[in-house]
Amino acid sequence: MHLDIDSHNASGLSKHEKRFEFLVGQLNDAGIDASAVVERLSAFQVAIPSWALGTGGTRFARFPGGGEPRNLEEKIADVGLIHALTRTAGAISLHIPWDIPEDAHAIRELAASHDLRFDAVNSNTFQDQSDQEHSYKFGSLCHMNASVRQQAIEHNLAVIEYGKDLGSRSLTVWLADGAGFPGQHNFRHALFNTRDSLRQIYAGLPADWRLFIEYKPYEPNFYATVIQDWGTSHFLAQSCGERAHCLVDLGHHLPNTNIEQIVATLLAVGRLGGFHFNDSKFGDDDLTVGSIKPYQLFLIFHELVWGMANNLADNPPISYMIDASHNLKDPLEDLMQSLESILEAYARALTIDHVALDAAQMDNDVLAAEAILQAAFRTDVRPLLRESRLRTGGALDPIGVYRDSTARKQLIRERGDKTIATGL
Ligand code: PSV
Ligand code: MN
Repeated sequence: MHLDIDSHNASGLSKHEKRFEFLVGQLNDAGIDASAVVERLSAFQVAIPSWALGTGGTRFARFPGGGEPRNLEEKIADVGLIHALTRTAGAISLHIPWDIPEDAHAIRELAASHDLRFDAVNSNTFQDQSDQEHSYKFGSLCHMNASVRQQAIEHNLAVIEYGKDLGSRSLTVWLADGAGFPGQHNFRHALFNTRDSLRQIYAGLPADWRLFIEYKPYEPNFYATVIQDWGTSHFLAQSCGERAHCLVDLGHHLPNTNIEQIVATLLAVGRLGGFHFNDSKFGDDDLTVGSIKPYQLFLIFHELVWGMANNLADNPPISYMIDASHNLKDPLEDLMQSLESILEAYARALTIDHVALDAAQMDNDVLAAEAILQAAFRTDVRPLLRESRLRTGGALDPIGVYRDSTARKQLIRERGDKTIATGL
């Protein structure tokens, strides 16, 4: 696909330069090196899940937009397109069995040709596959029946094998396991079965791999979820070993949960493994990142930036991924909008004056401390993002280039109007 990045950038350059220069001066006055921030932004990469490239849907309907990728190769091409425009989406995360790489070598080469690597592989024991012996209707790793647990363990081990061939270095486990109604299962048995199953999966992890344990308070079970919160995820990670970590999906919290505090705590104890970005109004709404609570996202990044810089417990690098669903917008545009919000929150967090913040905290000057955060939040940091893209060969305005190149039309012409990508 031809994307006219260069001519687009040339036409927007002088406007960008003026805005960037102004911001550099503003940050300079505050003692912040804009160039260093731009470098950090350029190094920041967010994985795109293979299941988020098509139109999502609700329980009620799905309205496909056309030109959706029909196979893994086309999904890689879509992520490659996003990466070419943004230079921020340098990784792809696969969900097995939605996306089984038939020829791992070829798939790996194709991804590399787009400058993409494979991030965490994800197992799926929340749906039954036509060829499986036991059903997961009443759970998988938590199941009361050892044969069901064994089948789910073996699936996870098989997912690791796929990941190994692709150069992946982590496995993410999210379980739908839980109880729909009081009395359905014994909490302790369900928890300990899950722990023992995870230990067996962990035992099959290559030495340079990590296990990410994702939590979620409810859905699809509405009475109880076995791994309901970060505390449970942390207990399980600790039960497995050093290379097991908690995964924070922003949509997997009850309303008003202080997610930034969870992030701070997990970083302090060295157990923050990965992030699934999205936004929500009510529950696990899987909306575009930053569309509803941009201030919360900024506060999360503040904890990430500070926590990583003051890495007490030697927390390993964090895996970042977007886990959103696109019901109304073009999935590729939606993903680029999410990337912009993520980078914006990160850039703002990088402009916080930590010396002044420390002093205000030591003085118990509540107003000053809060004002320091708000000053960073209120700064329009978008010129930093544009500069980062310019320096790394991306587009000043990724969505503008995408639209002007009539990329979606080209995809529809190539793939058809009625294609449906695998996923939920
Ligand atoms: C579950 O809601 C989740 O967030 C998990 O990460 C799954 O793997 C993903 O969504 C895909 O549906
Ligand atoms: Mn998730």
